[in-house]
Amino acid sequence: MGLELYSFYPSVPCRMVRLLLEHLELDVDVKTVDTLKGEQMNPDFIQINPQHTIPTLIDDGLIITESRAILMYLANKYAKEDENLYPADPEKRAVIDMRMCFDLGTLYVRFIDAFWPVILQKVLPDPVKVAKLDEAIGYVEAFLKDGFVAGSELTIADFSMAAILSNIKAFGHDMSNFPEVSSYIEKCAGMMKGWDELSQPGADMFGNWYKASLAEAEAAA
Ligand SMILES: N[C@@H](CCC(=O)N[C@@H](CS)C(=O)NCC(=O)O)C(=O)O
Repeated sequence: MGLELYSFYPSVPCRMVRLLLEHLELDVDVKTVDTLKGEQMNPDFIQINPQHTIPTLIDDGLIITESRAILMYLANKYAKEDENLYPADPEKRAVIDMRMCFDLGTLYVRFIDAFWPVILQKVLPDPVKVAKLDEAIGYVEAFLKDGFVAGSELTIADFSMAAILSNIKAFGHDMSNFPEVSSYIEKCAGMMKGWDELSQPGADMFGNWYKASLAEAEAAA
């Protein structure tokens, strides 16, 4: 049995996994779980992942949830040809792990905190939360001094970071203070196979949803 991925195209964590699968040229059976329709609550899916989150990967019976853990597993198991993606060297790996903990625990959280209320409640963005998001994007600007977020080579940390940053950009967020981040998004879009098919449509869908919600909030204000 090959790889199976439960996924939905606008989801940021799903997109980072799909981009890495594509980069590694792995065949995967993608099963759509449309969270907008609540399909993650289907009993069959809950049986597989009681936490009912996507992405969920199954590899030969092994079920793996949590997008960054999936990226680490895929690189550990399948990136033999490209040792730079997730090097075994503890010092190099520590920088990659640091960046992935940052994107999971800080950048992604601040992105959701700043923009989700606009989508869900049709309220204007809270400027304090937007400032916290900008602070986090500013940290990424500094991480990029050697070209990628964990140094001078493409690593799995770039798959998660680029997926989030491209979504922030798709929301129409002002990126003019972050020139390194802006060109990094373009660089990743050019380097990561399948970006235009597997990532950008989801970022655009999510971005258009945000922009329509913002317009609604502005009209009501
Ligand atoms: N920390 C998890 C978060 C995954 C997550 O929250 N995914 C959303 C879609 S973007 C989801 O599955 N939502 C449905 C639910 O939680 O019921 C990861 O990175 O994999």
